[in-house]
Amino acid sequence: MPEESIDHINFEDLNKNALSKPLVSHMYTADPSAHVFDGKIYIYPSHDIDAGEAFDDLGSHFAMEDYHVLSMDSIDSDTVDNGVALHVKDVLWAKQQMWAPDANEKNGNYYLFFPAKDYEGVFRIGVAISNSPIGPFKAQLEAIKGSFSIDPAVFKDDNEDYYMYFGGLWGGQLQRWKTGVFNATQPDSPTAFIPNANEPALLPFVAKMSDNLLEFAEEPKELQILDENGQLLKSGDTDRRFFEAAWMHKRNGLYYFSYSTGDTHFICYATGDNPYGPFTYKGRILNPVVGWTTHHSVCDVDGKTYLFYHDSSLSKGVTHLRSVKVAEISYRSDGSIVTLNPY
Ligand code: FUB
Repeated sequence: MPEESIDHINFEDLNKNALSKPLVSHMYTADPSAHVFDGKIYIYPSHDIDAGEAFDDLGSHFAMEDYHVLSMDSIDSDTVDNGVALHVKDVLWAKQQMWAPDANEKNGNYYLFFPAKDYEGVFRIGVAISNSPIGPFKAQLEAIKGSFSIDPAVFKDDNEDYYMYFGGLWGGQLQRWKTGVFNATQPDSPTAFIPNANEPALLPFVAKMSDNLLEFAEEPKELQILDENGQLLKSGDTDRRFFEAAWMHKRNGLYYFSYSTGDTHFICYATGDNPYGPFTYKGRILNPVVGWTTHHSVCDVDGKTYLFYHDSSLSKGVTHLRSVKVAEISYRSDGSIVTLNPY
């Protein structure tokens, strides 16, 4: 798919009508994973740069090299950039493309989970540790054993079990792992090995984490996303099927798995009664933003629920130069989420 035209967009009007403003404007940031640690808000985003790579459907133009942690004392306060928290040159196993990260806390230590391509061009997921939520983080020497694809999100359940959700299509390589072994053929095709339209869609993965949060405690399992009739969503159901940007949150005992539909640009969600699913598709959280990608997190702050998301409005539509934003979301009495319009 070619890069979508933005010639028709009047950015002045769009920004006037925008639901929210970029949290920082001195650099580009994306894929915000937000958490509250010790009463303060921390956002773990990708740090977008223009590395001069041409746009392609493998996402080569997303050539990020490091991570910065953002923090806020409260939801209305200024957002602070805490500087470089981890650079690719300090990760032995990683060569390039530091994509969407997440973080979590356990026993006073902070863990940054991040995907990057190794020296064989395969996306893996790594962990880096710090005694501070803003880093600097020190990476493990190797990626997590058995990890693959992109967009890790690590959810802490009420009983203190931690689960990693991950996966992403096209440039995220999930379709190359169908047999359990990386398929390196047709390297330039983002859509090779994607199931046919009438076949079940590819699914994200979940794995419980080991006690030290450095390994998978089990073989990753597929996370089923079902339609209203209890059938797996189909690959051709591109308005609803999983593409990337996994996130999990829990409310009133119900598990909400949310994700991006990629080429149709929605943030959707599905609910289930346990961390492994199955999950049933319920609807959209966010309509399409300016820019090809959409990616988010959901975080409770002081009794309200917020969607952290990104768009490319500050860069006037440049796909790989995005800015993180935040907006409140609301639930209906049946637990369903009211869809947000970004403009
Ligand atoms: O930021 C690089 C990639 O773009 C992320 O990993 C995807 O979720 C998409 O936002």
